[in-house]
Amino acid sequence: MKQITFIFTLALMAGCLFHSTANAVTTVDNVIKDPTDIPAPIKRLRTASVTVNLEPKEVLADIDGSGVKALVWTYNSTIPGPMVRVMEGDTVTVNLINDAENAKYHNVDFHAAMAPGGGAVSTSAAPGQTKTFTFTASRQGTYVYHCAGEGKAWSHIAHGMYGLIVVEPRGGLQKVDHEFYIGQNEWYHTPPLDGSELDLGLPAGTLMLDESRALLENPTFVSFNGHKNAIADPLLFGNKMHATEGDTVRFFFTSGGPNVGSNWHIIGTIFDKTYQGHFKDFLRNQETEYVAPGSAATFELTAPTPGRYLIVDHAIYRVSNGALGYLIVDAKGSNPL
Ligand SMILES: [Cu+2]
Repeated sequence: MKQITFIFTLALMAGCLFHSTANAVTTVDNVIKDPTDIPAPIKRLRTASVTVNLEPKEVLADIDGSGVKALVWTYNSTIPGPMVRVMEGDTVTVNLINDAENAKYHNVDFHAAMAPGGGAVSTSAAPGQTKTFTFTASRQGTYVYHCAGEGKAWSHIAHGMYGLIVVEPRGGLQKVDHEFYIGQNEWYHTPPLDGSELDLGLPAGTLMLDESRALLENPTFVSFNGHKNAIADPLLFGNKMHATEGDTVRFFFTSGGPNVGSNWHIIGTIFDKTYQGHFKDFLRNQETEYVAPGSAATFELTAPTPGRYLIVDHAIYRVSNGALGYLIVDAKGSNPL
């Protein structure tokens, strides 16, 4: 009997140790996505096989500049996750590599894929598992991808798990001088009042997803590229997006949500073209264009008179709450960087 008790105690201890390891959450400074971190444009005429590695990672990161860390879930440690770039007709193989230190199942739903769950069914992976899903990118356009782990897409998106895939036409999109990548999502993270962060072994006051607040669609703040000031603060990426007067500029933009779309606008400009579906179907001279939560769009403009241009969600109170960035247009012949 003593021996059985001893073995049981050992098993319990091992369980606790394993539990502790499974919930070791890495702390990072932030999860900001560099808006210039974009794959090279498509130039080929023939279809190809493209491999995409998505690595869910649960981390503690600063998302609002307060210095208080939040529990967020990412693809490849940034929000939004990496931009994926393929050509219409390509075969896309997605490896969903769920980090062994994560606590949750994760997966990916590609809106560019037409398959059960957009791939979420085949890629659902436990911590430490890798799952693979292959689809044909049969329809050109700009699409969101997001996590639907545990059957709770709402919770996984609200933790930050989304990104963008562009499916370009044969030969690629028309060449432009600059391309940028921006993802908008809103946050419902607050310090829990019930001590639930302590139950998870996280520091007291860690900002955690407040599900009741998310249900009420009452965000604490909005962010571009994973942080309240990511593309507004010059010490982060607020001085990163430059173009010279007359340059052609393209933005790949996605609204992660989970609940709120973006009324995307760059103050002082008019878009040459905006695309929400097929690249042959665009609107000209749009000022503000709505990008629904769980979707993506492509915007093109010609850089106007030199100056600093405000990138906003024109549901305008959101600007004071984080939906702000800068495009800087430089004079010809200047050397701004
Ligand atoms: Cu997930």
